Amino acid sequence: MGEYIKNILLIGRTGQGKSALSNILVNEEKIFEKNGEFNEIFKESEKSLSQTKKIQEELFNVERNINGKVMNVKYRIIDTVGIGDTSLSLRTVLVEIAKGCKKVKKGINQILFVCGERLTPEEIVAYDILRNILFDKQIDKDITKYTTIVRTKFYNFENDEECESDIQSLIEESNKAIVEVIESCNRRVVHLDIPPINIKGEGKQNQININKKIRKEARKKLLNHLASCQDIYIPESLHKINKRIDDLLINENEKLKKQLETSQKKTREITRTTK
Ligand SMILES: Nc1nc2c(ncn2[C@@H]2O[C@H](COP(=O)(O)OP(=O)(O)OP(=O)(O)O)[C@@H](O)[C@H]2O)c(=O)[nH]1
Ligand SMILES: [Mg+2]
Repeated sequence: MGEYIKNILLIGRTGQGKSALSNILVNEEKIFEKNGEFNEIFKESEKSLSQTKKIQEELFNVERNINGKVMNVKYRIIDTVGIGDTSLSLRTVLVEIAKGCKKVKKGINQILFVCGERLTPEEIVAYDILRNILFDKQIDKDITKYTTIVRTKFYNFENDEECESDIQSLIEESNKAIVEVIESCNRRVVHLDIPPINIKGEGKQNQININKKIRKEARKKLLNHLASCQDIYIPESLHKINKRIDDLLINENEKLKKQLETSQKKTREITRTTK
């Protein structure tokens, strides 16, 4: 039997740190020490331009102490295209994400829904499409049960109280659609800060060293969280999910077109109510 690999799928708005998050996972802990040579396997954007244009996957190992035994846990991280990419339509982005879903047809350990300071209606709509079309939206099969919302750019991520009160305010201040997603993924929200280390210029070394330390702590926190996500989502019927993805990948797929129209209407409504 082949070795089991835990699949992690990343989705989220452009520029919120999906690729940065992928990098802290695939680089070993020692890399984040002072002289470690960081490997930017997933290209991180340096300006406010959307960066990732295609899905990218990498494997990484984590040593974990399970009942006194050191075990090697294998993960696959799948980084996708950002929702709201300025140069791609929502549809193209969805198609790219669907390709990512196809890679995890043997099961998903966790979907990381990466958002920065806020969740936008467009992201929620895209998530809804994944939830409804690509996966089986049934009580026990709802993909939200396997989703973690990751709040990046959260400077107080090491303070539990701050993180908890942020979840509270998210729930109090967000609109209905967002609250529904947060509640249905059981308030699984993880706060992180992954500051850039691809900063160029003289005299930047201090900043880079500080940011490396922060990344190291973020990595620890994220790995701890992943260790607590034991369940694996196995699509009810491989055949069914494959067919849905194929359908989605066919250019003029009526279902997607219709879904997009309804979703866009929904986005407009949400935007109106948030205003
Ligand atoms: N300070 C800080 N910067 C971050 C954080 N997360 C990401 N960044 C920076 O924000 C920029 C964009 O991050 P990326 O990882 O490229 O974002 P992305 O989600 O992959 O974006 P797309 O590929 O366009 O979808 C990079 O310069 C990151 O270093 C964070 O938590 N804190
Ligand atoms: Mg990216």
